[in-house]
Amino acid sequence: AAATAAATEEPIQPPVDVKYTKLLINGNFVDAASGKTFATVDPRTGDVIARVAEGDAEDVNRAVAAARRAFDEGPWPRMTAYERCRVLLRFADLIEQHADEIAALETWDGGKTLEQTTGTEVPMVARYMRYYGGWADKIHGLVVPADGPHHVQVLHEPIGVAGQIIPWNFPLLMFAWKVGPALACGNAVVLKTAEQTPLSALFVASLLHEAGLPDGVLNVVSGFGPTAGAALSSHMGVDKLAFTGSTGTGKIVLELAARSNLKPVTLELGGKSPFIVMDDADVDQAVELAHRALFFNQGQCCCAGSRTFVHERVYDEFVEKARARALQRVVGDPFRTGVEQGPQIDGEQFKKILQYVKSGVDSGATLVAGGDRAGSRGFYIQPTVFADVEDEMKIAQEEIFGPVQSILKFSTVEEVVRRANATPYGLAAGVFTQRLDAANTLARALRVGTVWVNTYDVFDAAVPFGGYKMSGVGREKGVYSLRNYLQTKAVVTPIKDAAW
Ligand code: TXE
Repeated sequence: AAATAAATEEPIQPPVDVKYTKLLINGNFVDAASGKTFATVDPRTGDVIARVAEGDAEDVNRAVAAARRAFDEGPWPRMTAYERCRVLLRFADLIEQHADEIAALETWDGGKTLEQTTGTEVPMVARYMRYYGGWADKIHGLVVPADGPHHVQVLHEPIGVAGQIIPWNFPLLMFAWKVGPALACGNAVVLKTAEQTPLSALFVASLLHEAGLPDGVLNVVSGFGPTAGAALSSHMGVDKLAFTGSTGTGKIVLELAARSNLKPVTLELGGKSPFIVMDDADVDQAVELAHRALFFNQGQCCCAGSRTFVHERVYDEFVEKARARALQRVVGDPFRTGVEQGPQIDGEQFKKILQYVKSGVDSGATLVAGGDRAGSRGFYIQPTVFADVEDEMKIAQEEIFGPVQSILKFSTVEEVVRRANATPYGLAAGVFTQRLDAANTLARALRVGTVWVNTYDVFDAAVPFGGYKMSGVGREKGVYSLRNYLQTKAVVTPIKDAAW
């Protein structure tokens, strides 16, 4: 009831103006070649925030041409690494100076709570940029000992023009994860933002130019997947592609890359991550962590702990407390202090989530909390909890990407390992136990890219992130992310006097 009341209040006027709605090509904000625009919508109400230039294949051509020039002839790859470092550090400072504006824009366009964007996401973007800025002048090659009288150098060069496609669930963080390493390595970029959330990337891109980024090094094309996204994926002038989004679309972009110029592709895709609560758990703490692991960001996280496996000995107590915690969760206007959950991103996701809820009920899972929309407008959904979920149910197999927790019962470590791994995904897992042996066994046995033990959703800049199996290809963040944006060149020269 509290949730419903909060979501029906008058929406708070966002404390920010929309300054940038055009495409960023070669350092200028320009209209789409077609002149077309599309609406970006306030998920609290469904009202239009602004109309944004709609880039398509022609605009991608213009953006790639600008990036090519910037890479092939421009100063960016040729300036000293320290100068590139300083641009990224100045950018981080500017993000902090404009933090309130950026956070408000991100909350408005994406429905995330202002506490989350202000308290976590915007500071993280600055932190990531400093991390990558720090790498810029520490990227160097090797001299390797070869057989015979040869001097062999291995050079690490920027790969060229990077095409990057990002989703709507973390527009700013995905900007940082992708643009940061690409620029630190000296590349040029064409970024395609998600059609639901075009605003924050345009704003921070303007700050990056203020920080000294030369024109054409970063181009931002707002627009749709099958037009702008596909054109970027299949472009012959793009040397590398990075994508975050659904597994289905990941397969499409990989195929487009292969059919065009075989550009290397990194993919960060969907998940169905297990959160495993062992029998020794402090149930109150486990409930709180499992709750956050699933409900964070309205449940719209690739690594959401969306299969809560609970040991049979603590199961009943866990279900009762998880239910109580979900009923307590404060849903409402994400601009309001104290709100924990805002609206889902759009009408399509909203409908899809409610269909999954129906499917859970129809397949015999026990609905213990929520199950319906919250309020009467916008895309708010009640925090929902299912107990008695079985592995073969659709809600235990497919990515719901919403505030729907599914609780499953298990009895042994061997059993939970087998069941946790029995999915095409392998992005992340949570393990909750005080027993070191159980934690170690699970951490080794789970086929996932990240295991969080007694914590969840820790996203340090230096720690690699990515998926096993159909959750992705390659790793982002940390030193691993640099490899995606570097070419490796061997230079072999004879040595006259081999003795030295
Ligand atoms: O994803 P898409 P959607 C999952 C989540 C969600 C589902 C659908 O389960 O419910 O995906 O969301 C661009 N060529 N995730 O439809 O389509 C698109 O414009 C090139 C998980 O939003 O994958 C956007 O920029 N690009 C995920 C980006 O791909 C194309 C985050 C992601 O959109 C394209 C988001 C095409 N043919 C959704 N079609 C995660 N891993 O975190 C679309 N795009």
